Amino acid sequence: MFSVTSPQKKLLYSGDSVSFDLVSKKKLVPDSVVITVDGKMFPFYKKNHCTLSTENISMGDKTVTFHTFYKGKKETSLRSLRILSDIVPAHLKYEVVAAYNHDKNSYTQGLQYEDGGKFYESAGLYNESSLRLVEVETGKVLRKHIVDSNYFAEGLTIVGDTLFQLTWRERTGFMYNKNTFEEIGTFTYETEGWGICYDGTYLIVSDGSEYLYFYEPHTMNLHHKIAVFDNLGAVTNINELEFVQGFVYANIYTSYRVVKINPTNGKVAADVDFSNLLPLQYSDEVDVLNGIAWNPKNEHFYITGKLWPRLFQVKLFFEE
Ligand SMILES: [Ca+2]
Repeated sequence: MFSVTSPQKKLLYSGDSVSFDLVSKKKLVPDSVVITVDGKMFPFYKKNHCTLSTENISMGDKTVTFHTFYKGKKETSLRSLRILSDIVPAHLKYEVVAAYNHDKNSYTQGLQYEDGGKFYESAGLYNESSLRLVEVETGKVLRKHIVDSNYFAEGLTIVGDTLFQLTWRERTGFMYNKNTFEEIGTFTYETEGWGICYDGTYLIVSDGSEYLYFYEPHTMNLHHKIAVFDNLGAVTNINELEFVQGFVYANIYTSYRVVKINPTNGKVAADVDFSNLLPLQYSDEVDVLNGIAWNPKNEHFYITGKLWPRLFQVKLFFEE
């Protein structure tokens, strides 16, 4: 009875409205049309024209289902849309405040600052994974726990006195007493484990895709997930994470890009290009940038990489 003419453009930006026309050869008017997207319902009545706002629809590739009702009969048809972020990320600049030695044998996967000039660091690779307490100014390893050789350690964060350490493909995480490194438990999850941070309510986990997964720390139940987008598309390869003043900062695997993500909607608010951070003399010996930590006292970040011999304290600022 009715055919849905495609919207003029399939690519939309979050907040845009999109119009659909329901064309009938017999010039019929539907009794009602219910559009569903992501399980949300948008009803329209007695019209051949529907305008849908994307304001409350998450970003990404969306299937729009039309349920058209006319005199007791129902038709269903589908259309697809792609919704990107309406925000063009602000490009932040950085200034190197200090540079420190970093263990060039550490395949850094997680980095978290601890009061008193220390880091907790998670180092990866099979047979080489460890949990470390490191002195910032010297790079000296003050305490080290060797992870079972069958596990490839990944991201690391702190909840209270407990350290949470992910593993890559083992779908198992470890919990430690942060003061003694005594293993106090394990947990499981459904994806690969890459980065992790804690926002005060949820453990936020990345798995190398564009998704961030929000887990309840006491049960490790998945509460929800969000897709991260900028104005150009999905931001994939999300790796090490840091929660800072309401935003999730993430470094992007195999790049020098760090993005600042609004965790309520997945939009990238800003980004930083650290291409020139590591001096050229080291570039032959190292793997990718990975490791981002925040010092709340001086509001500086610490950035390093896998097998990097240096670690940098940086201050971010808006480009003039
Ligand atoms: Ca971190």
